[in-house]
Amino acid sequence: MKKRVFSGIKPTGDVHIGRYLGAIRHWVSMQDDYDNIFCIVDMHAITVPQDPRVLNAKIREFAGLLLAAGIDPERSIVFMQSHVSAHAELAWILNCFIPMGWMYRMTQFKEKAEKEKEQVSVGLFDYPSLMAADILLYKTDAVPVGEDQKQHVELARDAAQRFNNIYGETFVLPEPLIPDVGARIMGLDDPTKKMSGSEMGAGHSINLLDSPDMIRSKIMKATTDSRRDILFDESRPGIFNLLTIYETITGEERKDIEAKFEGKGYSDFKEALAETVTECLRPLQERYRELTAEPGRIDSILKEGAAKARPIAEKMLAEVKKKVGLG
Ligand code: ATP
Ligand code: LTN
Repeated sequence: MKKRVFSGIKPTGDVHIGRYLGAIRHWVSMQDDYDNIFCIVDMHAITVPQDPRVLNAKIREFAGLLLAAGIDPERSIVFMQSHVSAHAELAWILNCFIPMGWMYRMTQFKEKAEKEKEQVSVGLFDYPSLMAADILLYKTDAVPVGEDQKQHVELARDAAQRFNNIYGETFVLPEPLIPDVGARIMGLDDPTKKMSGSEMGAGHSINLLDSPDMIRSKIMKATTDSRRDILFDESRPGIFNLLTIYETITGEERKDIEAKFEGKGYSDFKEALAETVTECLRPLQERYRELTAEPGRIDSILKEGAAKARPIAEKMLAEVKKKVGLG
């Protein structure tokens, strides 16, 4: 029996290379080794205000990009969170077991609440409970995510453990799977901040559907420092981030990359990086164009995915309800 992997992506903003290098690429490469479920978490998206038409289009775009990146619906379940109502139901039940104190410690909530100010919704605060439900419904062993999501996966594990202590073995305890390189790609405009789908600045992120000209222009303008040498030095976040992107895509050793660019300037390196990113994204963009040329293809894959996910989720939910004494 293969171990189960579950992961999710929030359909807001653009699919940027942080999301790709930190998560999606690994989901693609581990498909044969695990039993995989990937979810477009549209109910997480509405924890902050969304334009309904944009959200609806983004859900399809994100699903299309996962498929274009190499997620194979024959080997992996791909579906939308709102299509399987067990997610919301289990989130409610977990709400009644997760102490407020655990939620207050979530750093992502603190950061996002700071940005939203008076508009902070109860849903944003409760985000980790819905994420725990996503993971626990499928008896997930491993959750491949970027560094920023580690704390949420740990909360899901703690919630599972607490429930199991009260009601006996019910949930599998999930482990976060964080890549060694590329787990935290930073913004090109500000390399001290995580590259994020919620940042809107034009030069902030490289997106999977960017044209070669856009990619080049964003990389050439990326914030660096006034030094010249091209070294993996964490105290120089701009060049360190660009080198990390290069390392993550090429898979080359750090010392070999430093040797390759020894004596060269930042603009030579940036040109090489733009070329590397463009070549990495080219086949994905072609597949995306093919997929979207077939009307209804993405919707039918999402529908089939939900039909496969639903019975698994409903079985778990029924077990939980019985243990708690509901129904
Ligand atoms: P936001 O920044 O708006 O909260 P997000 O980009 O973190 O959103 P998702 O799109 O749901 O949220 O993230 C999908 C996956 O990509 C997650 O596993 C997340 O950890 C990973 N990821 C997102 N941004 C980065 C990044 N800059 N570097 C590495 N991994 C990332
Ligand atoms: N919070 C995650 C998205 C997410 C997720 C999940 C990831 C929602 N549910 C379950 C892994 C497993 C984020 O990346 N922002």
